[in-house]
Amino acid sequence: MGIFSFFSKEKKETLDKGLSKTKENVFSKITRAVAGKSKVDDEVLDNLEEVLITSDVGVDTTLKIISRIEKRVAQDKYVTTQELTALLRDEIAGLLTENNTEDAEGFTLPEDKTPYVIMVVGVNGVGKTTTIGKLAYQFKKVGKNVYLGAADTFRAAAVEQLVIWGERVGVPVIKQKMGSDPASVAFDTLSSAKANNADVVIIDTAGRLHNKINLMNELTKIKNVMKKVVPDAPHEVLLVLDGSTGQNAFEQAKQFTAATEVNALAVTKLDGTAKGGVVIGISDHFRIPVKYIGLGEGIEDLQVFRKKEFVNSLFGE
Ligand SMILES: Nc1nc2c(ncn2[C@@H]2O[C@H](COP(=O)(O)OP(=O)(O)OP(=O)(O)O)[C@@H](O)[C@H]2O)c(=O)[nH]1
Ligand SMILES: [Mg+2]
Repeated sequence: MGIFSFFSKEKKETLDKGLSKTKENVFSKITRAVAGKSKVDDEVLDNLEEVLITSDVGVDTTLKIISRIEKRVAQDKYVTTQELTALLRDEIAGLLTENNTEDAEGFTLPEDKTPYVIMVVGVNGVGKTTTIGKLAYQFKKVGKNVYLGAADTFRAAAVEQLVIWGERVGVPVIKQKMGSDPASVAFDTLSSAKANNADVVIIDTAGRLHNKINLMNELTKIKNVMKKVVPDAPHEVLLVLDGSTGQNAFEQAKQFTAATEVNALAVTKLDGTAKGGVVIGISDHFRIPVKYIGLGEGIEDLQVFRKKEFVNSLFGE
């Protein structure tokens, strides 16, 4: 691990603050679940199951966690309710790290793919454009040459919003007028990026079209056109999910991943919601890694998802 991979105090503060509502929610529920009990028994475990399910962790993942805790309790015989949160933290961290991919070290890009092309997808309002702005900022900060493509041509405001982010971060935004062909915007963006030796290209897409079939067809068309410029593009199809919608985010991930190829996830708006537990369910359920989490509207409020730090922040170290 290099010195820069260190999880800084500022980042930890942003994470803790962002997850504070979820944390309060989970803790108050756990407190109620163990009220009047000194020992973790079947009743406590039943209550705990309910706590996790109502905290948006999802049924399947909750059952896995409970069964792990049952095993621990059977092994250790007497587990006090005071030890319960530490136990939860360990078992959840264990579950997530066991059956999943390695966390990314930071905002890094593979060196053998230039330009590295990221296509950002997701339904409307989940935070695609904001996430693109924050990502562009992070890549720019480490000296990368970043290009943005405004392929959400469905609304005029969408193009403008990306242009504003481009100005804020200081990176070029390739655009056409509203209503123009998104695939053509993607083509232009990749062509410019390639001609200017860009390191990374991030393409914004529309979240809303007349219907779902249209949307999926359009995403496929954008992908195919990209390949004419960069044959193995897009390298990353990043699906953005709004974490504050809890189980809806989970459902969206299911539907989107079934309809189109997605190889990375971002879960946004974890600040200001008590539904952050959904990240645990999403991270456990999908073979696709949660790469980024959104913890606020500010330019610095996007973090690389690190399972251990996330669970530590939620349940305390
Ligand atoms: N609190 C908070 N707000 C966020 C976060 N990410 C995005 N938002 C806000 O969510 C709203 C929608 O974000 P956009 O980036 O416009 O979402 P979008 O997916 O591009 O939306 P469309 O272009 O309409 O499909 C904006 O007000 C953002 O500031 C986050 O992590 N936390
Ligand atoms: Mg947008």
